[in-house]
Amino acid sequence: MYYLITVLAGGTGSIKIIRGLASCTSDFSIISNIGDNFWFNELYVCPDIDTCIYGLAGILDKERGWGIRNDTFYYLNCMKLLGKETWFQIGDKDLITHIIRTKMLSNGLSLSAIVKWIAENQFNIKNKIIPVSDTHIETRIVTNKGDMNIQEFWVKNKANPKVLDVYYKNSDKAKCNQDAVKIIRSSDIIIIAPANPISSIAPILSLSQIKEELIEQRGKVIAISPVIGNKAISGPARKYLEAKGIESSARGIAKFYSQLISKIVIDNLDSDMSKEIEKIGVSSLETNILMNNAKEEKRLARLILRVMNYQ
Ligand code: FO1
Repeated sequence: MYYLITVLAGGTGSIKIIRGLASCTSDFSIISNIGDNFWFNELYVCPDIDTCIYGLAGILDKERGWGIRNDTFYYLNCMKLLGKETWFQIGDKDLITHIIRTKMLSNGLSLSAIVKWIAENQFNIKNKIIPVSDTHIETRIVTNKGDMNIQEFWVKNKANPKVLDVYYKNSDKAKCNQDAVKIIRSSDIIIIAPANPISSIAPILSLSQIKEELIEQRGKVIAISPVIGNKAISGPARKYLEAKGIESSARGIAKFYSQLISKIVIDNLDSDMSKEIEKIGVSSLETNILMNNAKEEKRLARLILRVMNYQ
């Protein structure tokens, strides 16, 4: 039987389950967050999209969770000599992706056409990677030190300022990618990766057509909690969740997604929350959700496919 599988993904937190899936089946698509895209030294950088591409190509720097393994930094050092900003570390191999993308954008191509070209031609990736929109949407963090884009908050300011709010600039005007809508509609299994709900998944959901389509397909949607206890597995999820008034726990995540998921995978350590999660109409599955190596990535991916009746 042929199953269509789609993953809603951010970057660092998502790539582990994507790699796990890739070890089970080559046949799945990714709808990618674009809220962390930004302009840096005249280059258009798309960190979450690139993390998916490099992860699937097997060249991602796994330690950092972004960029290309064993990259060099001659370009960055030159930028420093020129007095340009260097707080965002672009490696030399990674730079090629940004140059190609920026050049193609200036030639008038859409982001989705560019991502397709880069994935297929530069990295020989067969999976569809669909940016949720071709319009620039920016995740903005409102802090006690001002309103800044997510990279300025996370990388430049090392996530130190107090987070007051998070919003998705331009998402009310942006048109969502119709391929993303179609693929959600025709998928048999839709997986929300264990990504930061506010900075990786909510920018995707900020496009109302995508959210409405997921609500329609709720029975086919499963999320993986990105939180164990009250701590995010990676990144500053807790700061963003608190600013949005969402409890930083598997229960809080289940509530946040409850309109659009029918199932959630939570950690064994959070098993005491499963009854409450069931009460909000979401069935919970408990297991070890940390994916520390390829074996654990594959195990979790297989478990999800089994729960979703994939054959
Ligand atoms: N994260 C950092 O913490 N420091 C960096 O200098 C940095 C550079 C970088 C370059 C390319 C890329 O694709 C990602 C990069 N990231 C860096 C990761 C990125 O800031 C975030 O982890 C994602 O945007 C979160 O989704």
